[in-house]
Amino acid sequence: MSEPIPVIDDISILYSDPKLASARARWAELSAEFEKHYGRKPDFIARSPGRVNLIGEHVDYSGFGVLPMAIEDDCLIAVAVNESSSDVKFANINKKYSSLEFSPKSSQDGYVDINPELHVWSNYFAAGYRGLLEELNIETPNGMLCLMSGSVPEGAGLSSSSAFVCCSVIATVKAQESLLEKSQRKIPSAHEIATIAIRSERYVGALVGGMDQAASILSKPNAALFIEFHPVLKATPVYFPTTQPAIAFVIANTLVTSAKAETAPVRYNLRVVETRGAARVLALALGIPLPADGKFHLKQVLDAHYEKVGFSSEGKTEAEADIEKLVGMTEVVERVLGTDEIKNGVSYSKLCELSGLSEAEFKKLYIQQPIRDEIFHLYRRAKHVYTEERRAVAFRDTCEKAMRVQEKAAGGDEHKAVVESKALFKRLGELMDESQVYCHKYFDCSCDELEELTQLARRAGAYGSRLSGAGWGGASVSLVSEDRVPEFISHLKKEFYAKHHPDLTEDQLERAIFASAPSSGAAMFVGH
Ligand code: A2G
Repeated sequence: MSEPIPVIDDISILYSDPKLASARARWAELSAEFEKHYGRKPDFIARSPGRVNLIGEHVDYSGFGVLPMAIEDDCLIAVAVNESSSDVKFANINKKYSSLEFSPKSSQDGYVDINPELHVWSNYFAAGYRGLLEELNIETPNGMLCLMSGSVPEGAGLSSSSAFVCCSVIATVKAQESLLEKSQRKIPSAHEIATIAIRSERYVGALVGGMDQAASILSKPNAALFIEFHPVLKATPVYFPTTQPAIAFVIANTLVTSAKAETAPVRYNLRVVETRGAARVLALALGIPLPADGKFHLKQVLDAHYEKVGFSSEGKTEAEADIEKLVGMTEVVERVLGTDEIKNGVSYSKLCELSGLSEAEFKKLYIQQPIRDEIFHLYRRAKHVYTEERRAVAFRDTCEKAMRVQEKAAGGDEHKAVVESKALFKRLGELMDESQVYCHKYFDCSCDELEELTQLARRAGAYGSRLSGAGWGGASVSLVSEDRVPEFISHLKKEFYAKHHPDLTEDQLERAIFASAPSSGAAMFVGH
């Protein structure tokens, strides 16, 4: 929990062999451009990757565990520190993005002004910068000259924005290190930085869960992460068998851009309000006392309910106990929210009435960010969340079983191990497929292109396929037998991309569909 961000002097540990040469070229270009731009060498380069979520969608802001892995595409920020002035200059190697210059002293809050209504690129840097300085209470920060290079595709559901915010927080911490040391304050750990990054992204105007930031910062090489948020942030590596038959994850971008900042009021922020509303109505029905600030999510309802009724986990594994509780909660959802009055959605005034609050009180407690809708779906959202968490827990448990099969196979009956492994991979695929159905039918976060891509993936032999990230566009992720990856990718290129995007260049296609190894998380490069 107290590990720092790893400091590296060789980037080869961050990328797989096929990606390493182009990554080296990109890092070298960033250093060279930095020197051209600022007339000096950077002191360090911060790195934070994007992520793909394997399962556990739209459950993090309800307090539940998710299972993403970091990808190799990442955000890099090269920085030179100036201890004699607090001024900041921030630019992107890609000239399409405007640059940012500010002096903390002349901003309204002493850090940096952010207008969340203006969806400008540099807001993400400003959010990370401000979040860190505010958290550490740094009044006269060291100045920073920064240049960024990003390779996570935007709007693809691979979390380019969080990679950017996380990288900005990490770059800012490192730049302030001399100040922290002078005042004998401790340098925040990777865990603390992840928590700060989660808070920081909220300055950009959308409500956020914590999955993307935690995955970007805390991932370990060759592992996915099971990330829990309640009661505290906890990240546990989840491994996949590496001996034959091995599996791979293929990411395929629909190329439908899912711009979270602009669509949040009718999509993401609305889902946060719906799930919070569902938690409140369930708590009232179950006689669970609510805290005065109303901050109570579906995981807390589950915990409080089972504490109240008494739950014995004796003789059960942790996964079995969790699954039993989640199944139980799905039954409660049917009983309390599956009624004629609520099942097909309720108006705002009905939502407030069910919550035992006036419209003004509800707004004050639950609507901190703009939302727009007339119908609130408590039943369908809560049903998705509890079943999705059951799938995430089962997925993790199945991966652990597959690892045990691999361990036992060494020197044992190999044929038996292959059969058992394939059955477990099939189970992982089924869980992913079921997740897609629920995202589509109960959480309404899929779209036609995601439906088409995931169906094509299954037809092309994937064990399972689902959307990844917030949805409403962006990428799908498919679980594929490793030896079938090339054939799988060509099938999707022919059946999806050639039909819908015939003009893509080979290079664009390579970036739209690719297999990704689980990459390592954030790092700080200090070599030259
Ligand atoms: O949708 C987005 O990626 C969210 N990230 C993430 O927290 C999670 O809720 C996901 C759906 O599972 C941000 O808001 C940065």
